[in-house]
Amino acid sequence: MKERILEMLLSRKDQFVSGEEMSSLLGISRAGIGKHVTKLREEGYRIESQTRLGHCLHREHIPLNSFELKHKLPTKSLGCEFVVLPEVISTNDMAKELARNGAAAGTVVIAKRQTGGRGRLGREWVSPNGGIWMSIILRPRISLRDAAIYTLLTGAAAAAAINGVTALRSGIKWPNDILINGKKVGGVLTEVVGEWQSIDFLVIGIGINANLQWAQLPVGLEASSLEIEAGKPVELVRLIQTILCRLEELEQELLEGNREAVLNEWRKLAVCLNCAVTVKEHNNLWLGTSVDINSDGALVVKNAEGNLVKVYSGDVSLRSEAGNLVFKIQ
Ligand code: BT5
Repeated sequence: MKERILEMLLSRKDQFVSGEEMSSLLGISRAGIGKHVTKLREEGYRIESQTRLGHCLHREHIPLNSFELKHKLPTKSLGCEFVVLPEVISTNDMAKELARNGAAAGTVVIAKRQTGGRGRLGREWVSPNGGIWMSIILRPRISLRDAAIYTLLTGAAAAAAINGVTALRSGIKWPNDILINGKKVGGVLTEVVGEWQSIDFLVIGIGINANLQWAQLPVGLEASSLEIEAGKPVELVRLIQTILCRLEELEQELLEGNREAVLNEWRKLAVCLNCAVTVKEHNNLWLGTSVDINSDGALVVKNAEGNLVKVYSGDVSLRSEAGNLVFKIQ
């Protein structure tokens, strides 16, 4: 019933709908309508109520909930199910648990904050209120080797969505950092469960410092948020929906065998190609120049001897011409 009331108010947003009309169309008493309206207000909706006019929904703030996320979402499978929670340890852990218990491909887990958000290699991911912390379950029929490209695909989808929804220009630093003006505003954590030849499922975690203030960001790092960079908050529901649409389109390209289209989209958004870089693989640190990514998603770096080396995992920092680090996370 609450959702039907919401739909009615949404169809006439910024206009008053009388309690009487709602009551006769929905078949419940005006007092009943009033109770649901109060509940909607508690959930973050701004509904103005006037005795003679009725109720009017104002849309300057759209709450982050499954109803809003599903509303007019044009994807085919991504977002078939949303699990939205006030707090979890890690949305990736929760999504893995749901996937093990049979959750459908396209299920999305979103938390308003994470108490144990993770980056790669078990690093901490700071995830207070105001950010986008979400994990998507996918079940593509691919081998483990083919799964790596999903990190690049997701980074490209997230950066393109940020650029589409805001006036900001974000870019990607291999493999999974989303940067704006050289500062990290987001990252991707892909986890795979299955066997070498055929994976069981993928969980793609996306973290975006959307509406975070300076005081909420990790100290001592080149980090920022969309709100800080844009000077105004971003609409979370719209950004999430746009990421899901772009992700679905890119995954479709990939599954249809058009891998090069995905790689080209990533290349367009990359801010780390043809740059002087420092590569850190385990305990090995070396300097080179990034050249391209290959079809597996590895970064191709020309080393000091002029040889092309494929980097499959590790951290890459961009260096200035003088050799000092211009951007470094970790
Ligand atoms: C990442 O790892 O960048 C992947 C982050 C993925 C987070 C999402 S949120 C939803 C889902 N659930 C999870 O538990 N995780 C995923 P990595 O490249 O390893 O970067 C981690 C490093 O980034 C840390 O060691 C810090 O240096 C830095 N860092 C931590 N929190 C940050 C933040 N909020 N913004 C910018 N940098 C941060």
